[in-house]
Amino acid sequence: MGTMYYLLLCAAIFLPEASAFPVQLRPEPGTSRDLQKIKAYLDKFFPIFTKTQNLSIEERIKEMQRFFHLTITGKLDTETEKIMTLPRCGLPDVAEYQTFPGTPRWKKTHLTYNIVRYTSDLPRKKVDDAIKRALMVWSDVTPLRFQRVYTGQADIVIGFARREHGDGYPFDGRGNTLAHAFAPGEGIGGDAHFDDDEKWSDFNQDVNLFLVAAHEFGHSLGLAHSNVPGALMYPLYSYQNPQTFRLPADDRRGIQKLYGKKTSNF
Ligand code: TQI
Ligand code: CA
Ligand code: ZN
Ligand code: ZN
Repeated sequence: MGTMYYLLLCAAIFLPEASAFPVQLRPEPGTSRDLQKIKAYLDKFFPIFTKTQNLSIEERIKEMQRFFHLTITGKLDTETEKIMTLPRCGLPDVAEYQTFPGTPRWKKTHLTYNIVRYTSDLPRKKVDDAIKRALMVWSDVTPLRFQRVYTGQADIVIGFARREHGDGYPFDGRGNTLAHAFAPGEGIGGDAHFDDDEKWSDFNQDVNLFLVAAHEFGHSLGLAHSNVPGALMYPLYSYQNPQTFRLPADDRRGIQKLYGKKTSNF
């Protein structure tokens, strides 16, 4: 019942009211031995993917194949099976930040952002402040500069929204997905959306806007998920004091690989 364990664990992390999400105790029908094997593997090494409760096994295999840069088939093929037999420490890309396929990145260092819709959970000033500090996490260690704009086209459009909000990736109510962001590119590229059905906060309790935004902007700038536990881009939300937050070394290496180191303060 490894899956159940993680579901509950994630429920505890993501959902203040875990009871709102009934956990099914029935085994899935038609689970073959091979499927059981890969499920056990995914549960052990990719536990985060079970937090999205209704991901099919195919989708979970695809996530894993993307992660290891395999051919994405969604099936337990020989290539995928081989990866599973390797000791984790023997994997070539273990313990590192990741970029998206094709390594999308901004081809300029001066980026604009626009906050287009606010949440009623926090005063606007606190939202502005959390967003600004979350962007500074990345501009502090790279030549990137972020300038806020109030009208016109911005590279990174930021907003709170509920359910279906126009991009084909509807939010899901309280819990589970908190936010998402798009890899660098034209149009929706770089944009970051926050689920307004969450309870957003600027300190300890509930979902911390600064920490989630810092993670999302990592995606906006071209970082995918890292497999280094403790990294900002590691796919597990863990609360840290935003006041004393320091960007972990793995994330710094990742973003500097894309944009270089900070040159000067001008
Ligand atoms: N949202 C997911 C995330 O930002 C959405 C997502 C999954 C995603 N894969 C992606 C976005 C690849 C861009 C690219 O990871 S979330 C965390 C975690 C989420 C999760 O709401 O589940 C954080 C938001 F897992 F890292 F803690 C923020 Cl910090
Ligand atoms: Ca949600
Ligand atoms: Zn969206
Ligand atoms: Zn993420």
